Amino acid sequence: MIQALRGRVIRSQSGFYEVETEEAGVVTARLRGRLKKGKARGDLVALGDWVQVSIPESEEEGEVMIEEVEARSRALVRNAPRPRGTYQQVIVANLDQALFVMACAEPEPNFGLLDRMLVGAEQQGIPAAIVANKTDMVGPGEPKRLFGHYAKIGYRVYYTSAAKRRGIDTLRKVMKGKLSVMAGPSGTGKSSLLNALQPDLGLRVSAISQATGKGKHTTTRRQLFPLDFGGYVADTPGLKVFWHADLEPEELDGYFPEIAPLVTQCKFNDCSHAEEPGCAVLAAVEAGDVHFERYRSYMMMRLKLEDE
Ligand SMILES: Nc1nc2c(ncn2[C@@H]2O[C@H](COP(=O)(O)OP(=O)(O)O)[C@@H](O)[C@H]2O)c(=O)[nH]1
Ligand SMILES: [Mg+2]
Ligand SMILES: [Zn+2]
Repeated sequence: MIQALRGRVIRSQSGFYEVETEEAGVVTARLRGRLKKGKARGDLVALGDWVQVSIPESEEEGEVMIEEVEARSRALVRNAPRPRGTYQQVIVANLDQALFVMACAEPEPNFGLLDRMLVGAEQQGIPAAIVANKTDMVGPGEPKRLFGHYAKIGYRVYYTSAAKRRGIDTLRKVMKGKLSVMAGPSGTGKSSLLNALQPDLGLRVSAISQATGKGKHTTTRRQLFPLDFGGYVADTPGLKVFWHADLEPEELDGYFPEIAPLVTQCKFNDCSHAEEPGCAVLAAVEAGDVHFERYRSYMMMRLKLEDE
């Protein structure tokens, strides 16, 4: 007798996948050979994928196999150039959200980097939120002064202090029942926040990503960490996965929610929003409707893309 079950891939290593099923708990499976047929342009199965597994009753009946991989709602991918064309490495499939962690101080917020990550998330269709941590290190009005404008353009902003346990319950609600990744510069408090959510979680998440991040290991082990209040967090990806270079300069507008609706109002339809007369974007910056820091990020990214 062979049992067919649906489950989610929560760990992968060297061709073995751990699949969490409701009925049989976590099973270790391999990918059915026929799924590998044809030219692979990307990972066939990845962390976060929903799959169908077949579970034989006895060993003589064979191994536990992944028979089908369900279509992904979205995926965080890294485009790896290969001789036969770009290969899409899937970091996490069916990701519900990316939480970008910045500190209010020590280190100072890096808005250029934050905006690049937000663009990457927009480009990949991944809902993004901002976690402004270390609120205890600045004066009372300061966190909102630093990050408040992101809320105005539609991003969720959560103010936290891992040290003082502020905003942790809210973060728990935000992550409950969801598959999330946390990303941000080192020192901003990602591990501390995860530890505040659940003892030792930060330690475990970073331990794995450090082992796989170096590239000296031939086998990479990646995993989703279950949250005891429901949901998962994936190990911390490098910041670069949120920045996709395969972007045309003219496309960039579309990934800035507050700039996108303005560009049709520019006098010239090939307006670069740098200095042209009748530019609706520049007018909005002058009127304070588009935050200057965001405009600067936009121009920096645009110039870089035009260079490529
Ligand atoms: N004052 C203060 N320090 C914090 C806070 N969160 C983290 N830290 C400290 O900042 C440093 C970096 O934190 P860590 O969690 O390792 O950052 P990560 O590199 O993003 O994982 C550590 O010394 C933490 O104790 C916070 O909310 N307030
Ligand atoms: Mg860390
Ligand atoms: Zn313009």
